[in-house]
Amino acid sequence: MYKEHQSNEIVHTAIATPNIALVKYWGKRDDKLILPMNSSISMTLGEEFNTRTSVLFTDRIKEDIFYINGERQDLSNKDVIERFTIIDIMRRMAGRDDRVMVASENSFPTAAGLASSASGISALVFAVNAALGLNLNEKDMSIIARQGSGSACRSLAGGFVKWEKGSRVDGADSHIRQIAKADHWPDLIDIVVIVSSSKKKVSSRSGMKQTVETSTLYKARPQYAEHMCAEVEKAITDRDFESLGLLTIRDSNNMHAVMLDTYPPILYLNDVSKEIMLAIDDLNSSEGKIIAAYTFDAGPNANILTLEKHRGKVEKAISGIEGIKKLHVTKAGSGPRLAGEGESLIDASILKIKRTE
Ligand code: 2P0
Repeated sequence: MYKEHQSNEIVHTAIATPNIALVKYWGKRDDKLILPMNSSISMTLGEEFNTRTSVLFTDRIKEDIFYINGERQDLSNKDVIERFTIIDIMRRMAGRDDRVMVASENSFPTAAGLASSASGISALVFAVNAALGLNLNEKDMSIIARQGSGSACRSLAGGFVKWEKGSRVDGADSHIRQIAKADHWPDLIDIVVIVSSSKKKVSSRSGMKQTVETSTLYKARPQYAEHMCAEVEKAITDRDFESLGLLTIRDSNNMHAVMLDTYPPILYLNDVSKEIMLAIDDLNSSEGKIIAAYTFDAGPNANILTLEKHRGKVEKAISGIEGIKKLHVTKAGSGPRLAGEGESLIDASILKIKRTE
């Protein structure tokens, strides 16, 4: 039987969202500390897609317990190991050795190229920071999140975020910096185009390692990406959509080019993705300027950036493409937040997860 519920044990719950990279991270200079070859820039998304994570540190359990989407996880599962890397770092910082119960839920399919690890890990870091009373700022939380999964560090802040690659071997300067808050560019929208929700065949982790090891084209990418970061930051600051759109398209294509140049080649885009690319390029040509920009991560789903006033034209341009399953429209979100007791996923009194629909 469990010991009686300790009154000082409180469940802490955080909600965080994925981010979409405008200048991509693809390649590490240190696999263990997760230090990137180049800096990257992303937009943190709104709460349409989110991860909710509740944590409870307690000495009433003998081993750590982790639930994802209502299912108890094997602690040797890769995604769970990533998450315990983080929990262990934070437990050490707080000088604690009690066990933790974690329950996490995604509002979207995992491993579908929609960065569920980014929202999952950032929600976890945010919740554990509160639960252990560490009082870390977003920069310090990003250094921890990065060690679970690189792109996750960018979801620790809202709006537009740069992950500085840093140069130190211990990674202390490889952290995020917010370029602009979520309300900086209110009419900028992101149309998320779901093409497939099945799990990707090549994980980002092993794919980017193969790229660094085998692609000749990749040798030019780190320096190019650094230049792209400077340009993208300026386009965001100036709210210059034509520049941002062109840079976003070019950087996505550059990353997918080095993926194809990897041996064995890595192909995340499918025929539907390619039709979306061509439809957006046609739309921009017929408008005589860039009004929409596609970008693809490690999967076939598209993110199309545009301005609210062009939404109808963009949706029409892709409406005839067979194989598009769903569209979700989102904007820049304000980053992780703590949620109230009503949104908790754990019942502390009986140490069980709460059932959600
Ligand atoms: C990005 N991606 O910048 C790029 C674009 C996918 C394509 O970051 O090994 O899951 O955990 O650091 O962060 C996906 O890689 O890889 C990614 P790890 P991660 O968003």
